[in-house]
Amino acid sequence: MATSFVNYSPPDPESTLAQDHQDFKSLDEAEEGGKRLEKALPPPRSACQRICPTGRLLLVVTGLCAVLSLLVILLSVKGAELSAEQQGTWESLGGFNKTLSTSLASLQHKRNSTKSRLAALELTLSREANETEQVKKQLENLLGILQQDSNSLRCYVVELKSNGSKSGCCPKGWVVHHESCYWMSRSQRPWMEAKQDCQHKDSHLVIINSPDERAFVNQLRRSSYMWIGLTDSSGTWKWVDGSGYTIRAEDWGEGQPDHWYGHGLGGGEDCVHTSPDGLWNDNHCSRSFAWMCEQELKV
Ligand code: MBG
Ligand code: CA
Repeated sequence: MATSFVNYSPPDPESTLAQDHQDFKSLDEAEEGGKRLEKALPPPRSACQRICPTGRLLLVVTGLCAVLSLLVILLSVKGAELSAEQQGTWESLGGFNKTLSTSLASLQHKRNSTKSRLAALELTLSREANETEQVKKQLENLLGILQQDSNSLRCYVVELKSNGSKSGCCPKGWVVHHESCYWMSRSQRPWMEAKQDCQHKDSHLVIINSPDERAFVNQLRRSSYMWIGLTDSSGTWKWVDGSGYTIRAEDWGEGQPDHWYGHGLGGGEDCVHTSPDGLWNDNHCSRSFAWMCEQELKV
């Protein structure tokens, strides 16, 4: 290192200046040469001009126009095809709509005619049901008459066999109904005496077992108030033959039986009689009313 510092010698100022002058001169010359060169070259072209020269651009534009025209033609053709197709679809839809309307109208017509036929059938059916009901009633009546005739015939045979001691199957003055004979008193007595009178006649106070028998008894009785063979003197309701009776509201007048004590005769009401409307009432057994006896047929 000491050696390099020793070898260093400062530059000569005169030769340095000459060198600088020489450098500036050569720079000026270069600048002038550049300006001359600019004047000699054509003006620089734009980037577009450089990419598409005029001739080629024209060609490209023409090509594009052709392609576009082709496209427009193609689209028009396609559009026309689509429009024709759409027209066809509309027409077929119109046809379908027409068919549908016709079918609906025919269905409606069929529905209406079925409805009226059904109504006519219903009418016929109800008319026939009425007729059947009437025929049934007539047959029932005929059956009743036939039964009575058969009873009469049977009783006639009995009368013949007994050498005329009986009027048919029933004693003289008695009325036959189904399997029983009935007798109606002309006088009034207390319930117990009425009961005994029937026993003396080989019968009992009337026992009503069915609505039919009740209707018959009501039609036969001469008096509105008439003892029947029902009592609860034992504590429960019983017929005179000992058979039980369960209360049915439709047999009784309103509020009956009530075992009324208000009569002042002692005790309540244990014996039953009919009222003008045919319904029953319990009353004090000591009261006097008409009565009806019943005798079963013995044939
Ligand atoms: C009478 C009955 C009697 C008793 C009474 C009660 C008006 O009819 O004959 O039996 O039931 O009514 O008020
Ligand atoms: Ca009563």
